[in-house]
Amino acid sequence: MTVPRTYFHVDMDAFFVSVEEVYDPSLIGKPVIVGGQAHERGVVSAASYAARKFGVHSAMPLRTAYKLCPQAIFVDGHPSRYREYSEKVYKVLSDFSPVVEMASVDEAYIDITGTERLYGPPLRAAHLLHDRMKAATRLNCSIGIAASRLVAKISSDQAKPNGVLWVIPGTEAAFLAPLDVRKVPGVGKVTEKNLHAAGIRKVGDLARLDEKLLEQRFGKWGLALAGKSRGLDAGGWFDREIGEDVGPKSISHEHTYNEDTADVVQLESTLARLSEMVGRRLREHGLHARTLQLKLRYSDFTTITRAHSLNRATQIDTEIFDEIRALFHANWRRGARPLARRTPTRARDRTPDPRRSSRSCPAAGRSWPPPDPRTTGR
Ligand code: DCP
Ligand code: MG
Repeated sequence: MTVPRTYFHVDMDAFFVSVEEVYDPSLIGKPVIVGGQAHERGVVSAASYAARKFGVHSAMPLRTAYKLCPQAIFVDGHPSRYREYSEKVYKVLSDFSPVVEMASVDEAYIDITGTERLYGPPLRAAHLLHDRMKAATRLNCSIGIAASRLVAKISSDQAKPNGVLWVIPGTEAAFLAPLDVRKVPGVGKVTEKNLHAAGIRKVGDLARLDEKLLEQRFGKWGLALAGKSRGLDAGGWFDREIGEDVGPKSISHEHTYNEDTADVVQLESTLARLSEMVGRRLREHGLHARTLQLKLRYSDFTTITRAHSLNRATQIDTEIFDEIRALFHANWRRGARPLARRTPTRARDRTPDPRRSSRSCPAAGRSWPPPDPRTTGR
């Protein structure tokens, strides 16, 4: 019999905004939008809770955010600050439990099974961690506690802002039933639309359906969805244990121009710089990539992604750049004007560096998110 487990999902509140508030406390409590200036191209990375009241949210164009909330304070993003604070968050968590997995820059799962003697019951443990996080980082977080990571993640979201929520084992179905299907990790806009079209709006509607039906309609993913609707760790990342297969799946960098450009020299030099950044990240992680991908966005927002797999994995900037440049020339719409406003490069299918095989992933125990294109603007 497997031992019942207790997981925390810890997610920092309005992360980028909160970090900016540490540097400039005058921002506290105000509508703040991180990601760029109001008139710039690009999107909102993070919005303070005060700005969210006006409908502003992450991934929204900055100009739309300005229309909704002209009084907001617009702040440029500082990726190095967020990385620094992400490290601090990781430190607090790893001092608390040996089983920690960062799932993105500001969220992590930790397994606290068997820590009762040290920290007391789960709720007490979570409050202790909550206090430690605040003391060490000056940042607020929210913590979900549950017997599965999936329910822990959903409950940390329900606990926001600055809260702790424990879904006591056995009460998962009642907790999940009234929530919108969109609350289930992995259900994005498209799946939500498909589910709505089938009359499924709440997680409870999903849980009532026959698994077979979901499988027929949505394939393997449908089966995972059925499991998720019952609060089980199912599908994709949730199929494995915390800490398994650590390390990034892909590494990418991107750039959005403030002005459209069709200047090949400028575009190529951006690609060269992005290729170097990707190469550097691969080397930092001791990884090699086999598949290289170019993403190109035009001024009319049409976006193409083109990938090519090498015979041999690489971490060398010039090899990455040669491949990316070839993909670029083979695919860009030369006549389109104005052109190319974004030229991200991405490396995936990473493999450990054979020279570092003794520690194939230098960040063992953590899984880095694909380098957040969000931090570089979209
Ligand atoms: N982020 C981004 N672009 C997005 C979503 C997020 O750049 N589309 C960045 C900014 C966020 C950080 O990632 O601060 C963490 O994302 P979250 O989804 O956890 O959002 P927040 O931490 O900002 O707010 P919340 O309190 O809802 O967690
Ligand atoms: Mg967050």
